[in-house]
Amino acid sequence: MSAKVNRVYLALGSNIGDRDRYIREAIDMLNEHEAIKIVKISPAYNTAPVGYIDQTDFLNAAVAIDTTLSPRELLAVCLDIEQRLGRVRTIRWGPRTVDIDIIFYDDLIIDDGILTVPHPRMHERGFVLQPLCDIAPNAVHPVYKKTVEQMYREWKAKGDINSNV
Ligand code: GSY
Repeated sequence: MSAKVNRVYLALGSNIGDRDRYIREAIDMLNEHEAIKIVKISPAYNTAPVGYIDQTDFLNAAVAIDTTLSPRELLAVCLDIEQRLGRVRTIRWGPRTVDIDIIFYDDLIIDDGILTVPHPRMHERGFVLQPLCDIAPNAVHPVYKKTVEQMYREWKAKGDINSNV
């Protein structure tokens, strides 16, 4: 019996060094995994930092993958790629070579103390919603029951001056 294939959306961000190369290498490394297939890649956007704002601009993108990995297994793969690309966790919300967040994993809702899916702040982050809307406008948030396009439109309508794409 073959394992179930799950559709997952990941958000990637980088704001140290050659940001474009880090994003591309992270995607290549995901694709090299035998249990991951890259399905779609968004454009990458230059975005002002949100949260800890005393840091340089980010490059943000999103990818759709099909995977037979469990959420925890996928988290471990993402953390391993972050580490192999030189990420050192110092300041929370601080600069990073590459960050890979699980945004949606099918329509699962997970909050087990290690992993929270959907990502708890994705709906308030333009830098996640804009690239995600490029590749999955009709994906539905399993808690809020809204499409990515709806959430992105609402985020834009709020016009929060503290947020940026
Ligand atoms: O969790 C993502 C890391 N991050 C980002 C980011 O990727 N992009 C922007 N623009 N701001 C951010 N703040 C944090 S933390």
